[in-house]
Amino acid sequence: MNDTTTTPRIQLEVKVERPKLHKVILVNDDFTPREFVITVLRAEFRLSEEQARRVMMTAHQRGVCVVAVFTRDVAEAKATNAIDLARKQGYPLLFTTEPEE
Ligand code: TYC
Repeated sequence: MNDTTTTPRIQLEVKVERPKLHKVILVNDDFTPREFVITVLRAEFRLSEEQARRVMMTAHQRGVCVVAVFTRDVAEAKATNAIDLARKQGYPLLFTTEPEE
């Protein structure tokens, strides 16, 4: 190589995107007992008694409450498990998931 030779350099840019988080939302209904909602929130989402009661009361009063956020697969699995627990007891309790903005 002489003085005028240029060596091309390729710069690789690696873009890593954080996976979008998804909210699990508790939906109010008129039939599921309050204590059962708390039991499900504690069992499936590992909320403390106090957190679970607060989330349940917020859904009860406002119609919905965000329980927690997870990656999409985890949010959907937890919502499905929580609904299954309720259906086994014959309750219409509902959880939905939606992506965070
Ligand atoms: N509204 C129910 C009742 O009065 C309790 C309840 C709270 C049910 C929150 C669902 O997401 C819910 N028994």
